[in-house]
Amino acid sequence: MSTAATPRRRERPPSSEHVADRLQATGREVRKITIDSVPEGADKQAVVAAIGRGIARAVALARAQGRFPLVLSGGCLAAVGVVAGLQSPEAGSGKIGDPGVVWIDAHGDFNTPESSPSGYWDGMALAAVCGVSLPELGAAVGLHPLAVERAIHLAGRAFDPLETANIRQHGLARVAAGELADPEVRERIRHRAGAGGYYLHIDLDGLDPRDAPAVGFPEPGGVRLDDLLDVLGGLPPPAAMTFSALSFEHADEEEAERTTATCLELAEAFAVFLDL
Ligand SMILES: [Mn+2]
Repeated sequence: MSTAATPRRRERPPSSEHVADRLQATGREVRKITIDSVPEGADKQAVVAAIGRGIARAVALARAQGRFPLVLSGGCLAAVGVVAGLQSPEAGSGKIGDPGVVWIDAHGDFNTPESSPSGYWDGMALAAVCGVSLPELGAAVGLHPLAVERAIHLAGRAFDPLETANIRQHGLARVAAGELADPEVRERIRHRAGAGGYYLHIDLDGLDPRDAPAVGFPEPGGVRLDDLLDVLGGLPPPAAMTFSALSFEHADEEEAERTTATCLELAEAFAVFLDL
């Protein structure tokens, strides 16, 4: 059973909804919740906070009902809402106050407004989850910032210079794609995932573009799907999972299909546990 929450982006084709539909077509019971954007004209923080609260509510509701929250998002900032949802009293017995975070991403997502060359908020998403960036947004969404020690970042290979300084300063644990086969590294990841419940954030650009080409900013040299499935196979099922950075806008049909197939395989890896 799973619940798919899809933040809606008007300017993009509904690639996230396509993934949810395909998941449904596998015969699983899928309940789709679409998070609608607020009207234009509101300021950026108000819009992003409203979407974040919508995601948090949907995640909390799914947890309260014993369902699996799978969030399909165009951008990584959805993570703020997902973690807030896990922490929400509305999650009932599914509440996790202090989740671990396993974050797979080509980019660090550890920028602040001061360190980011682009000012792109999604590139601050993990830092925001840890209260290092955009604290007002986190507060508006109901997030209790996590200690950086709760998180581990996998498959990063495109960091901004000042972002790297942030990562060092705050001691964010990082594992490069090429290190993932190392048994000691696997043990470190298992430790972060912990026994108390964790959030699995998969930015599809963390994977190698050969397995997930339909992303906004493809970066060569990522983790291959089979290797990632192998790593995830050693972990307990997460409390919530996000697929982000899906972008079918510039992808041809074959690339879109390959990326969708990757999402389905990753979802199925844990859906197997959920059916037990
Ligand atoms: Mn990202």
